[in-house]
Amino acid sequence: MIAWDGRRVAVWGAARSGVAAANLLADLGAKVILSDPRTGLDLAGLDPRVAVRGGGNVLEGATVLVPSPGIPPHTPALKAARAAGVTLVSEIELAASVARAPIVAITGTDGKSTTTEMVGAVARAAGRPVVVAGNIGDPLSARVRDVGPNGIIAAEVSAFQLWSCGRFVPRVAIITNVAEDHAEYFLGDAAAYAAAKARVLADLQPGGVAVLRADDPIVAAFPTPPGVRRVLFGAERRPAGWGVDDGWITGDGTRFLHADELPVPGAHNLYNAQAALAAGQALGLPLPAMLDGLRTFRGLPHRLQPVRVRRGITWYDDSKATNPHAAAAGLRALTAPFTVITGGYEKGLDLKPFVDAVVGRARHVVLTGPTADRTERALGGHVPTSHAADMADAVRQAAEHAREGESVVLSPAASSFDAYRSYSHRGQVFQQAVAALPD
Ligand code: UMA
Repeated sequence: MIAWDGRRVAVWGAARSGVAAANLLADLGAKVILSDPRTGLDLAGLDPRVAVRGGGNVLEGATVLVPSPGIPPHTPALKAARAAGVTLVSEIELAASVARAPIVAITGTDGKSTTTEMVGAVARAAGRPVVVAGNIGDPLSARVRDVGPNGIIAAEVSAFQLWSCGRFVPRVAIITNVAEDHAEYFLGDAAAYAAAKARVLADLQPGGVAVLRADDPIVAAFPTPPGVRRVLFGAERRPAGWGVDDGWITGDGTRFLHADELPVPGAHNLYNAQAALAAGQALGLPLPAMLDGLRTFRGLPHRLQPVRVRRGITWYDDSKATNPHAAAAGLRALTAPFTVITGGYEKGLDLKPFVDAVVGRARHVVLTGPTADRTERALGGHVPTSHAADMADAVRQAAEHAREGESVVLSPAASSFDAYRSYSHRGQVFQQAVAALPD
């Protein structure tokens, strides 16, 4: 790893990730210049040793650059810096280099946040000090030093954080799946997106463990370094590794936990739970404690979160479903028929997974946001649809169509940036609109 003491380091992007990286670098003795195209930056919590520049990204002589994940690889200034020989260090790479506890790094298009929380839950249930951080919320750099060698760090890592890694060494790496997403960020280059995901495996050391989704052909084909154990998980019954047998999660063929014991619904959560168990086992955690951790797992806000039962209709918030694959996984966990509120920021993704989960199962689809017309065309008249002006209107329309004993789900299949600050903001607006419906 780079010797930071006295080194000039540029950090680009003065939001959560950049501020946390800058603070950690300052602690390590680096001379840090944190810059951002924005002006009037709100830098609460920034170490006073960090120099700040607004109005543009600058190097000012730095030969090492920590880019924020929100800065795509094709950004001209970033490309110019690389061409000039500047070394990129990802924020998660920087954080991992000072970790004293083993890191379980979790990535994948879908399910990575839930799996990350499940890894945290099984480790906590096993009595270990735990940090859950990364893409899921707190930057890894801000939390990585909160646990010692007896602890466990569950780090959700995104493709946005992985592509710029020079050397990122987790003890265990989990890949949940690779589906189409983030076409804009990677300029439609699906191979670059998949390569970023595969990057989580590249620096595993001998004795490290790769936990891979067996029934995802892209993931199963990812190479691992020599001496790294590959543990597979997924939908099928398998004699070695983790699988499903008649509703039971199995490990090496033995039944351990029934789907009914897992408080979060859906086949996808059985896979997430398997991955968490595999990671815990790789770290030597006792299985009975881990199973208890899963039995009491509460799930996460905005992931198929039940928010209200009104007039016999259950309302779910799945705002976290920011792409058609994730939306389909949530919809498949629900009993049909249901009414869907969908739509959001247009990322140009293939809607087929969403359409397949809706046609023949949905009573009605309420369309919102920039993806509305394309979604309507993709549904091809096989499901009744209507257009809503905003979330409150969508909720009112859904309430009219749903019948007693059924459910309504916010399942955007798209990002939230058309009208909201984040998927959680979108989910909150939905929940407020549902709460405002008269009893
Ligand atoms: N900026 C530059 N130069 C540019 C462009 C932008 O300096 O050329 C600046 C912006 O003005 C802004 C900053 O860079 O100030 C952007 O930072 P950021 O978008 O990386 O935001 P952070 O608050 O640091 O959040 C990041 C992750 N953001 C993204 O990946 C886009 C958060 O993931 C993560 O939770 C956080 O670090 C802590 O680790 C969010 C996300 O959307 C939730 N992730 C994607 C996803 O889950 O799909 C991958």
